[in-house]
Amino acid sequence: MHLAIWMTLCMLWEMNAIGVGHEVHEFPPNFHFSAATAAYQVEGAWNTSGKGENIWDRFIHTHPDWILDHQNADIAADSYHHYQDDINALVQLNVSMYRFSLSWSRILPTGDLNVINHDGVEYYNALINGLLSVKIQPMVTLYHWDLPQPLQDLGGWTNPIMADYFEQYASVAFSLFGDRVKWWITFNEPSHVSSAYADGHQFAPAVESHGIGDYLATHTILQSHTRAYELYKKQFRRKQHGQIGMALFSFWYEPLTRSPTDIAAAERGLEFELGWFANPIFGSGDYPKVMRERVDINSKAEGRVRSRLPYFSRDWIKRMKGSCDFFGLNHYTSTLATTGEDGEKPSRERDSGVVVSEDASWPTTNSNWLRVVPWGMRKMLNYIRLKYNNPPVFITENGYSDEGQLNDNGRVEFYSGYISEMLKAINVDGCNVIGYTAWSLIDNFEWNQGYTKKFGLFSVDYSNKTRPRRAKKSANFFQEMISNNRVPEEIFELLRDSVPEENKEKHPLQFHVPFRLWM
Ligand code: GBH
Repeated sequence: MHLAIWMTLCMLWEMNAIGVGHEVHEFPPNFHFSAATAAYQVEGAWNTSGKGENIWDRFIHTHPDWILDHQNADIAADSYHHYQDDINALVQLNVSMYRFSLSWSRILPTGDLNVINHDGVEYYNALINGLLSVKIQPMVTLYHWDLPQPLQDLGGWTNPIMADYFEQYASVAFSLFGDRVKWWITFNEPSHVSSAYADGHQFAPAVESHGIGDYLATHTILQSHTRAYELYKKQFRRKQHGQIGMALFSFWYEPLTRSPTDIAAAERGLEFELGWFANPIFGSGDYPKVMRERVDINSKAEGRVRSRLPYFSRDWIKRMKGSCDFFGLNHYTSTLATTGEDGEKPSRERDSGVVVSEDASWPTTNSNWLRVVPWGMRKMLNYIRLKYNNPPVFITENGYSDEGQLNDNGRVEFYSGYISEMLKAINVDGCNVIGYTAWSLIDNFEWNQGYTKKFGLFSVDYSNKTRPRRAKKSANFFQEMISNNRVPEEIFELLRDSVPEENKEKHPLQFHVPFRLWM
């Protein structure tokens, strides 16, 4: 009781202190609302109109059994032919932005500049112009996991030469589309791009080199990103006035107990996932200290002559630091962390010394990695604020998975909860969040889960040749929320503790004071 009064005072004081001119359940002025897709997951047309083969085409055609329902994305939602239906859906949603990705091999079929595929370029021109004609800003991801196969044949992201290819691809994209595209994402979830050089069979290119290939891939990706960023700054920004970011995925890591070792485990979990990229770009310019220490020690103990975690030169550290105009965040869910040894030998997982688990009371979804933990969003945003000096954050993905029903009450509840927590982070805690993106605009091909997991605000009828889109209940919820510029008061309960009473004993670490993450 006393605590509640004290919290209210704190919040009111803070609201004044940060000077919000609006109510806590309202969005700040000029806030961007967006919905997202990715080329491979929606476009289809995998080998028509001059498109080249990419690593997902290859992966799926050689290992159909590695996809849960043995399906592929050769046609998918056929957005290549039905992009106008996607635009109509966006209009219906009332969003001001659409995040989609370019298929590298649709524009450059060999991955290199020797062939530029006219039809591919025209497809993206039509999509971009269609969006602008209804006042929707494009946010374009350059790389959402679909490397041209000829570049994988050279070793893919473990080969440092990829930084040359990526910079050239980026320069083509900036020159062709940058007059109209003002928001760029270089890489989507680079941690998962790199994991595909560790795990061996989950994701293309399915290279098995845990604890080695993934660290090498990240090293190249960070340099590729920085080179694209520098190129834009030098050659395009003055004329095009755009912004460049990266979309980083992270779980929120909640310590299993209040013990110092569990708190340290949670911090390491965040460093080994988010910090792996965020520290070079938004922090010191280099990999997190704890990563450097642990991987170096392990590598030595394994009898290696070099660390499995590569080193950056002083020059590179300087160049990477600050190489993003905004912090793209893909956040879905949380996990519990404790100290221990887990995973392959060697692997990033084992190097981290973190063992993760789920709280059985967290509501499940149709994806086993994704539980509904709205308060994790608020902690995640506050962690970024505190750790990286409150950068502008654009939430580039957040979403919920079910079987695809139109009456998707679970999704509406998910979004209500997560968006409410985001608003608390903004309006109460002072986090600098500038935009929010729902994953996904439409039901699509969920990678190795095939079509068994649906994330869309709109469903797609995959039995119909024209793939008609249909609004779900969650689409209407979004439309209304955006028109009113607020989360409905009845679902936004400012002082309600979002952790259920029975969990408090077990997880006493939820927010009482928002900006103290673990105490
Ligand atoms: C994002 O990935 C992607 O950007 C998007 O393409 C995708 O459709 C969407 O979210 C929904 O999944 O090793 O426990 O993490 C989310 C990251 C990567 C989460 C693979 C699940 C496998 C299980 N996903 N991960 S785990």
